[in-house]
Amino acid sequence: PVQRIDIVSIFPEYFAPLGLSLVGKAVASGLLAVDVHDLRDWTHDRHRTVDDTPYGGGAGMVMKPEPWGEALDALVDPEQPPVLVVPTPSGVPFTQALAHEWAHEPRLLFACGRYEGIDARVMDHARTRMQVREVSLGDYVLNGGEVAVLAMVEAVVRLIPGVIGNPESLVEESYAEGQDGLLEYPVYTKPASWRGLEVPPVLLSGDHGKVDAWRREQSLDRTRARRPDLLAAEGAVADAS
Ligand code: 6GU
Repeated sequence: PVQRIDIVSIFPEYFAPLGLSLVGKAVASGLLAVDVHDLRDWTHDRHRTVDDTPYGGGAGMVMKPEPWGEALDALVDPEQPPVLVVPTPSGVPFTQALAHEWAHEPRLLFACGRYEGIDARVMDHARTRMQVREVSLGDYVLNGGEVAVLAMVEAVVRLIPGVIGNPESLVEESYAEGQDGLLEYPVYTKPASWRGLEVPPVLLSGDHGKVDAWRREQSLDRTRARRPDLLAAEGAVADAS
């Protein structure tokens, strides 16, 4: 499982929330080390410059290769290289399957780009010594990789054995195995009547077979309405109608 996570960013303050909640507890319990580094620590000029204009022209700025090269030299142990994760809207989609894969890796290093991205030679050079994964959270644009890394770290850390008290809560939810790749059904708690709205009576019936059948139907209805792409996908539920 993951033992250490390094994060390099020009905005290390973005990662204060990692001290809270689930990730903070995993770190406090000694299950995991998370270290956040300021990319500008690997600059040498007075202005601590990390970007420059793009070769070939065009809008925006590109992150210079030298600070990234020095950061990776300093943080990567060649005997135990990490998986280098580079968040970018032009990456492959980040999925629960990737979160599971990474939860088994001893070391992860997240490299947060800003501006129009990182000089591509940084990833090309890194690929000669470690696995590099350029990944995207979805089809929209964030200003930098920081928010994406917060999401990915949380998705990975909650899968580390011992981090979540009740591992059963992991198997039932959306995208987990045992759900046939369907979205989760709606959930209810007390009171049974609230603002004139009733909890579906089947959930109060005590008939577990009926409850399971109802939840399955709700999952299918939701998936058809919200994520029809999941039903078309290979490995999705056979009897989707
Ligand atoms: Cl991973 N990074 C950035 N900068 N924007 C994104 C993204 C990642 N995923 C979606 N938009």
